[in-house]
Amino acid sequence: VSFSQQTYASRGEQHAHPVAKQLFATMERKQSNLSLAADVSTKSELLEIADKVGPYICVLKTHIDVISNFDQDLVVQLQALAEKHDFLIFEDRKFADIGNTVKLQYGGGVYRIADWAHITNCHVIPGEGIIQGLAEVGMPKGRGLLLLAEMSSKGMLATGAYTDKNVDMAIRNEFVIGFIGSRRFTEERDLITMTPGVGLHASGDALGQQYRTPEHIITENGSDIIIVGRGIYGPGKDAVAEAQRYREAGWNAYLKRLDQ
Ligand code: S5P
Repeated sequence: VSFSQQTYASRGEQHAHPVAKQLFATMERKQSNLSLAADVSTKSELLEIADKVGPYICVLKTHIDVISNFDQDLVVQLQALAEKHDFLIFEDRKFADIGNTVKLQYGGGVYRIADWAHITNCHVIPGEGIIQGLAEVGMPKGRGLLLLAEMSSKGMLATGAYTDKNVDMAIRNEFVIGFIGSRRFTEERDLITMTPGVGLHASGDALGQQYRTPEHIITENGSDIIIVGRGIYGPGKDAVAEAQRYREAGWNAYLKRLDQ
């Protein structure tokens, strides 16, 4: 049976990777395949939205380098919220350098991402050494990695043979738990797909973002998690009400897939 036809609960039970196991268990407990892309620019805004929307999500996705007043206390508080509301933290760092450099960027610097983010991601443009470098830092800490096999934006170049290479590298490297992309890519190792560019109302933005519906992504394409940002906290929106709406849409799309 294809992984798309199995429940998140049973996939979690069978999974070999600790982060994937924890993620599937969280999704099942909270009945949520929703990740919030919390692209706000201050510490207080990030903590506020994580606390408000936390009950409805399985993953909080951060861009920690856009927080103008970042400090270590932010990370301590984010970890406390992850405990309180039962979600994982995904730092959307999109590493893209040689293995030795990404090791320094992932483990050290101001942000020390590997110390607090359960999940991070990278482009495989530099070749497989980027995965090996990140794994040297992240594996001992029990972290997981996503590869950017595709992107959501107009004219993106991650297609065809490049996407296929991502899939090959993911299968070969046990540190990799899945992909950023629009669909299920493989039946090997139950690699997870998380999909950004999800919106119930808008079709895109002025800078190339393109939106598709949860049903398209989860039911039709077999992806596992929807990533939603401005659809939840955009201007004039009630973030809690929107998070509830996207959670329900994502979960219903998953139930519909299981029924097919
Ligand atoms: O291909 C991608 C990959 C990512 S991780 N397209 C994306 O939009 N993202 C991220 O998803 C992007 O950096 C942003 O944080 C989020 C989408 O935000 P939204 O406000 O458009 O929903």
